Amino acid sequence: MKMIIRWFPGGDDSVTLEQIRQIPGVTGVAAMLSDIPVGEIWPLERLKALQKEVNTAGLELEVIESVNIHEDIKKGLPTRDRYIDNYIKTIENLSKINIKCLCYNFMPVMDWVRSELEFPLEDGSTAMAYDHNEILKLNPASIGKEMLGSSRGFTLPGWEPERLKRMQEDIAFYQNMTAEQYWDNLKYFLNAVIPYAEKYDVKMAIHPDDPPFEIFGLPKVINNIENIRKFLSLNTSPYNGLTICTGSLGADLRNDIPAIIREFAAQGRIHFAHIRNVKHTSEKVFTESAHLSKCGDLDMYEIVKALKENGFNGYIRPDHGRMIWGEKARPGYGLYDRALGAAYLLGLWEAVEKMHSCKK
Ligand code: DNO
Repeated sequence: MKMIIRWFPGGDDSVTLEQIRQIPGVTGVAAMLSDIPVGEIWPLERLKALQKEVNTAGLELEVIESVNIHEDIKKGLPTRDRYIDNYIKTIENLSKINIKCLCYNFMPVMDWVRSELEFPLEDGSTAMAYDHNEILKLNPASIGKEMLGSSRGFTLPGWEPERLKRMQEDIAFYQNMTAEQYWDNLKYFLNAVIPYAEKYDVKMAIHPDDPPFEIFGLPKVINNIENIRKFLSLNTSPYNGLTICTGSLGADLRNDIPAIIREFAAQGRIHFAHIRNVKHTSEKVFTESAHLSKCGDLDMYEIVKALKENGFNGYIRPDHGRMIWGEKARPGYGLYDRALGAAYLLGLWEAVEKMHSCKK
């Protein structure tokens, strides 16, 4: 297992590589080139420069989060083949800088959604929050603008300007698509790309839908154990794998996350884990919380134990943190609370590991 932190290059992060290097036990970062328009090839020279910057700071770059998928692929349009070819060329370039794991998502139109980016918590910190009733009151086309409006000037991953422009039109497109057609488009993508992921030794790790329930009539695919099973059966290569995001799946209280982890880690299909906690006040209404089990609804000990006991040997990153100690950073991606999360998760990992060696 390797503990990493998400970091945004090109001056688009308040957190520096030097700071990340000082978090005990963190050995690398997950990064992306967020200025490359979705659907275009990521240039090798840019990737080499990124790798050099990260390595010079004493950290590894083995994970990319994320290379986003062009909407034409998700829509199943004839133009998808060109974008799929570009995706494959990007995977080839990633392999040339020794990337081992590629996190992506297959969510239509919008990546993750929150109703509030700076929700005040009782302890005086702020966190991102979701209230389904508030979301339904919003005009879907303006959600991105609202979110970017409170992002402190940082880009928000998954909310690229070109996506915002077409939001209305894209949402309308999916109203006439059945869930099965959407699954077919996902299968088409996987069957085209996974043989190259194998060839170039880059493990693909799909991120769950966030939130994992339907909004604005858009199809959902990676949202519960049955659908994850279906996804993995579309292409059974171990290179067709998962990013388990405990907070995304945890937004549906019916998801038993340790059970999901036990099943798919044992099959060697989990390559990356985003670990964070959520605290519900009612169904579909929650705030993100500090990582500790006692701060939210998820049992972090059981989550870490399920990974360790089922042979997980991929990457873990503490996911979204609260904004604490007066930090001003990209929502969810400050230094302090994620560093506390990393230390806590590494502590749990060590405890589970040592308990196992005692039993032997
Ligand atoms: C949000 C992130 C997502 C994630 C993508 C992966 O903070 O968890 O944007 O990176 O869905 O493609």
